[in-house]
Amino acid sequence: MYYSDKLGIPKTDFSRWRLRTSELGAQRWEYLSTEASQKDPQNECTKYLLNEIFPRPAAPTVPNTASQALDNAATFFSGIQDHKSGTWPNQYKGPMFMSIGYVVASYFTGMEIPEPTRKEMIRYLVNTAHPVDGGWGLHEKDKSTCFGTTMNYVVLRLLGLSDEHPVCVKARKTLMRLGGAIGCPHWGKMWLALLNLYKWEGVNPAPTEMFVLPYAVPIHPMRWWVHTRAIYLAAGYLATSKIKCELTPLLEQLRIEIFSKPFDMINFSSNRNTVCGVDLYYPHSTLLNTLNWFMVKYEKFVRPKWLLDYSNKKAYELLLMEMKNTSYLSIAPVSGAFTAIVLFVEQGALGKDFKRSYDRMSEELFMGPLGMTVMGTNGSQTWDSCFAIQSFFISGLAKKPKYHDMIVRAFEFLVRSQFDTECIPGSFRDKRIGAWPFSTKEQGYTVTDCTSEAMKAILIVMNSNEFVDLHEKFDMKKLYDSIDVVLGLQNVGSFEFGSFASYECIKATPLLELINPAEVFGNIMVEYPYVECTDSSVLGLIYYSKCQKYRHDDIQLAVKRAIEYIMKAQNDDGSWYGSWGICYTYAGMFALEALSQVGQSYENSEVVRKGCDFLTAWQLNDGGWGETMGASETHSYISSRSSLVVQTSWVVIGLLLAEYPDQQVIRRGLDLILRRQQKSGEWLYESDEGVFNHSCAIEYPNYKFIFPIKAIGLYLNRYGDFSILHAS
Ligand code: LAN
Repeated sequence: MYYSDKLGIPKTDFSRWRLRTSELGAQRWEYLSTEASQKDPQNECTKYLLNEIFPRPAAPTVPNTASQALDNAATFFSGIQDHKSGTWPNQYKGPMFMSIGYVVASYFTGMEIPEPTRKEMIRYLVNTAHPVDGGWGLHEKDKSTCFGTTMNYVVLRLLGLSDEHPVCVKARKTLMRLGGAIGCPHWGKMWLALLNLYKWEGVNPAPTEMFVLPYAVPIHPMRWWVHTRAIYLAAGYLATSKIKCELTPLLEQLRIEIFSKPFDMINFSSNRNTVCGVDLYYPHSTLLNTLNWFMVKYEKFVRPKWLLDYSNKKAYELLLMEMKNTSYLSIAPVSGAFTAIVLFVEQGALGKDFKRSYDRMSEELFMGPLGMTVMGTNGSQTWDSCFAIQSFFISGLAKKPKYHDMIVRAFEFLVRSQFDTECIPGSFRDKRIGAWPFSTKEQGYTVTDCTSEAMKAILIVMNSNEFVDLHEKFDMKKLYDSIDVVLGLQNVGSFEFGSFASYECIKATPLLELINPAEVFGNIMVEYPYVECTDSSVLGLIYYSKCQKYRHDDIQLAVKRAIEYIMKAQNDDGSWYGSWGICYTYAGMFALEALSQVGQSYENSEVVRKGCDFLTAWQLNDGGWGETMGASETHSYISSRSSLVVQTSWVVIGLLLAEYPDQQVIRRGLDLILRRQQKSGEWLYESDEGVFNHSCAIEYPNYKFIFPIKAIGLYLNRYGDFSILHAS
């Protein structure tokens, strides 16, 4: 066994876990009995995910050349594809505020968490506690914060770990140092209030009345960013109804453990705005504080009961629609857990909507070597499959018969995952037929760049001679809808003209950030223009217009505007800020790729030259590149001490596509990638690759395959093969 039992925390038998997937990419972990387990061997994908292939066998050939190294990587990566879905399941983890939702929803509704899940969730938290102070942060590698520590302490206790266990004792000490649970940010206070561990009068209001305003009001919540509105729709219902669970002996005990003062002596209403200093990333504006003050008075003295009932009824109807539009998954785990509680309150334990939504929550739980946790979403299936296909084609691997089936499976997954139904009318959702999501079709949300990248991946396969057998499996007319969706997503406002956002086009002013109540995240209220999303959109549109005629002129115009936006978005030093990957390196690669598609290269474009020079200036002594999460938080490049394979690949890809003239610079980067390759052909996890809302890191475990494969492939295309030396 790879990870030993730590501090006497029991570990389940890894050989009994199975990852069950569906053709639509749903992922569920199942724990079999010993007998059943013997009859049903674990597949390679599951074994890899649990680190059960240990020690790893070496690849069949020791690579003498870069092309052999590439082939070994491809063989390894294709070996861990899940055959049923055609995807690469992975523990898409990092955020430390997801599991609380599943655990509170279970506790609140009296649903029993299966024993193996319970044990492994405990183990994950024990394994990720801060090595020095024993707390937890916003994400797995963060400093300890009040939010992270309170939430995960409560999770551990509800899962059954004793308050006297050394892990709890240590975490409690840190929590007290951070001032106790009173300093939790808004969402933390809401989870605690639901558990009756905090008084609702100490939680800032989240009025559902906003949802009954006419949509024409420019700040209507259905114009907000899709995640924020989904969370506040459900949380608003619970907060305005002041829903809380019954006090149990365990909760009474917790009331004593998490505060620095006796519970009854705490003046909750005077702590509405108390947020621990370590947690505070986005302080309240004076406007928000004033509005909250008025809302509190309104709730206490003015709000008529009929209006409250009316707006909560509206919120409930919208939530039901959201659940139907997302096959009961909800857009992501935070809103999903709040919504499951609303459905329970409305329908009871036997309610069919409640039961479905609770059941679907297990698709967000994912098992890994460190234990089990709730992921950032129900997976990254579509996104990874797009890149897997693209990187196998660009590097020439797709021509090799041994990867044929892998590509067929991924292609068929993408074909199955395209939306073919619209959302329920009245649910304030845009047209989605023809688009693609980030995770699964069932999750139901269009993502701009996922749609473009999927469109491109499908077209690459449809255009290739090696896959003629697949040509009849996809009707090219289905891409008309995709094109319509993508073109409709381009922003037209003067400030963000030509850009693309994440899920929808920008529907409200960024001034709404003045009422951002979350305290721990920036830029969550509305959609923003994102340079990476714009780059991907350009890539999809250009690729499409090179081989298809539909809306040709509209596409040209859209591309022209998008490119203008990308050029405008460049900072004076030549960099682009990346919002979804860390950080300038990620955005730099995407921007240089998009610019290369319109013929801009190092030689002929000032923008490209500055972009490349920015990146090359950060090359480390070991030949590679590495950027830390701090860059995303502080908006300035922060180099890691030693290079990281994924980020080195991003830079190598960007420089190659930009036709950067100095081969040596690129070669040193490539050598680093090759040096870090394991004998098995794989690369190992080094550091988190992704980020969101400026402050939360998240892992993309498939990036360490997709991008090195693409980098090596592009290098070989430009400079040809070369021999590599072995250390031993
Ligand atoms: C993601 C993951 C994928 C990501 C890309 C496709 C990479 C990006 O280009 C567009 C935005 C998107 C789809 C994205 C948006 C925000 C998500 C869903 C996440 C980072 C994964 C988790 C996160 C979600 C918001 C977590 C819930 C927390 C909140 C602060 C609301």
